[in-house]
Amino acid sequence: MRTDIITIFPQMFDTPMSEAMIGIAREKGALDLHVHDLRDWTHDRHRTTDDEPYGGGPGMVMKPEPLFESVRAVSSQDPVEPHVIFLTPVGETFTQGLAEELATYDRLLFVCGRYEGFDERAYELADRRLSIGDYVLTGGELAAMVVVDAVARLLPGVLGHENSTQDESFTTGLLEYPQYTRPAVFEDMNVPDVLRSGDHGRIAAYRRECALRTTARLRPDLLMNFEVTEHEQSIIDDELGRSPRD
Ligand code: 6GU
Repeated sequence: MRTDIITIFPQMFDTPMSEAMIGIAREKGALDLHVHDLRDWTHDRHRTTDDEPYGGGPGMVMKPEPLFESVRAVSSQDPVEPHVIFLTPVGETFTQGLAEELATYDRLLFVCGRYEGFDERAYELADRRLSIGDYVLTGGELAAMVVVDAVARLLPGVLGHENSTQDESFTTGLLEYPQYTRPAVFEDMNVPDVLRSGDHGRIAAYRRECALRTTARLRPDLLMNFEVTEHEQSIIDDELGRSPRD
């Protein structure tokens, strides 16, 4: 997958997008990442990318001209049309489901916002606007890295085990069950016996119960649209200290 990023802080991407799994994805050629400096498409001495808002108010607004010029120029660097994503807190919330959808595109182009936001007309360039959650960051750069990270690890050949994303949190709809490794006893804390029993049926049932309990306690909202059996509902009720139904 080719991925382009347009930002006024290209250096912010240097280390996070070169280390660990993303670095390996790039070395393998699974991720072809290009970071572009928005100021390359300004024409004044100060390389200005922002201006005061019409109607007044605090902060600065990203000017439309460099955004239009850069998105058009970067798009035409490759014959594949990119899916264009603007990063802004005024966007749809990014989820694992969206990461899976974005991983199916051949090319993504991220535009990072700074200041108080984009001139509204720049959204003409956007296929979608994404936020990474209900809090405000100083800019879209960290958000773009979060999205690239979540998408890149889903690309074929990036993860060691092809199915290592299958059981994980949000893919199943539940938070993930707890994991343990050696030693079996550490500072009086034991690994649950069932995990050392070799009984794969009991292990799967134990993990499912843990996932249901953790999700009920920490993220009850995830259970709203989640189908459970009668037995599983009784586990959830028990975890939440409710008396069993009828
Ligand atoms: Cl994409 N940008 C900014 N500035 N803040 C955010 C965000 C994006 N997503 C969550 N908060």
